[in-house]
Amino acid sequence: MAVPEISRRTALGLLGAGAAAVVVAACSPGGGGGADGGAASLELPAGGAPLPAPTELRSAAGALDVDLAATPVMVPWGSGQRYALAYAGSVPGPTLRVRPGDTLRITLRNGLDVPTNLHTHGLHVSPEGDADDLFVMVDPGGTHSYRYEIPADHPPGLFWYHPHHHGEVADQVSAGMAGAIVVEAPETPVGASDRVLVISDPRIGSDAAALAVSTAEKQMGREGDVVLVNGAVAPTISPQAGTLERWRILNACASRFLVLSLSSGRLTLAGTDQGALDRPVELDELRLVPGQRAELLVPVGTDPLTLRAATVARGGMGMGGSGMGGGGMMGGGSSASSSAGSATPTALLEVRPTGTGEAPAVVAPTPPARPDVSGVSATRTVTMGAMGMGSGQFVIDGRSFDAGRIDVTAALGTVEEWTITNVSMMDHPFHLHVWPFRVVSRSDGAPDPGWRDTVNVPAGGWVRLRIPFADLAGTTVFHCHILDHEDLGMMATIRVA
Ligand SMILES: [Cu+2]
Repeated sequence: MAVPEISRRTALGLLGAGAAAVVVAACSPGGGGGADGGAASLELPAGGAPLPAPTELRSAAGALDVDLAATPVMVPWGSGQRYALAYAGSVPGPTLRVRPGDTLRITLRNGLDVPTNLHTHGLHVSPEGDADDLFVMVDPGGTHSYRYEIPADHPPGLFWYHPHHHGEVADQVSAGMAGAIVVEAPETPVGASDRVLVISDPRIGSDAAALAVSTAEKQMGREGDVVLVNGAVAPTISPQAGTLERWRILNACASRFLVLSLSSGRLTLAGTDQGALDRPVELDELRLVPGQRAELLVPVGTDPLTLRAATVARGGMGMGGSGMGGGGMMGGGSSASSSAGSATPTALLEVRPTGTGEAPAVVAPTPPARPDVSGVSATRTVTMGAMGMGSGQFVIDGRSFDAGRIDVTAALGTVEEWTITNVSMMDHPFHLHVWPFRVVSRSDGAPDPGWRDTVNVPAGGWVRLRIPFADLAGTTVFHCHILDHEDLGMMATIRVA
């Protein structure tokens, strides 16, 4: 079965994780530099260390209380340390495990020197009150108490939290502020493991200067120096042979599109952004754009496996010179400043089975009940981007974000069909807060199974969605999930009442 979020060997850029140490110049990432110098060069650690698992915080008696301080930190990096912005001192932040019907309370403490706030990406929770209200701003030194009531019929799956203060989002997320939220199923767990893999691509440096990016890099969408899994370079897991691995994967990169593949040649996709598919699908490759999640089932035999990733071209600004910024990755030679890179994917995660045992059959998770979207009350067209170049193209329906303006009003209790068109020369991943959607057709004709909250809209193409606004009134946003584009104004408001 062909699935659209998949490309066949169209990858361009490459990540060079693994292998021998390579010197990383923090101020010369792919895309032509432009960052201010000053950060010391740091060595890329060798891969192969055990996969780090973020701290897990689990709800009990229907509630989870989390204290989340956002601060600059130095995190381990090989034999040294690198600069990051973190939740609870770790990159990624702690994994929050909750169940449908739970109350999740998060106290956010802003230890940064700029404003921040919190968004629970993909959760179907209220956009108002003290819940997922991204118009909240927490000043430096300030605190905000969030409270999310997770509906009893919420689909199980992988969701995530990250800052969403307009203008600061790409800086903060790319520097490390992201963590997983797992809504667990009431059923017996599928597989012998339940691993959360948070993929990020930070800039590497010894101080805040490492985070600086040029205007051109923002317009292209910044890409970092190296692609990491749970903060580590090409880490290793050692499952028992004969067991089924369940991987929940998040692309938490600010801009980078990933094309995932397994060395065995086949991927079993069991879930998308909003949890389990009706049935798993077999794929050669899986494209995961920023903000998207995927659930993979991996039967483990005695043979080693490698999860690989390639970086994919996202179109360009149409300007000479830098072109596909950030395509090059460090490692694998001197590709740091290259815009092309090789087509060979690079290791993200190594699987080294222990013991003996045949690769087991796949056991699919139970798909949740989904809303009925057969009847459409209203249709709408949303246009992402504009012709031409420069900052003027980071618009939705021709307008730059204004928090004081309501751009779209939808009626509570209805289903709308939206056609998201992209008239620009770059791909833009569309993300709608609060209300998940089903993709019903696409300009490329490919099927797109499952429920999503984030979908790539290719340059010059369109994607058609059905969105049930069945419940949860309030005002929130939809935007491009290339976070620099969002910060540049590619965001609009929606009021559901
Ligand atoms: Cu965009």
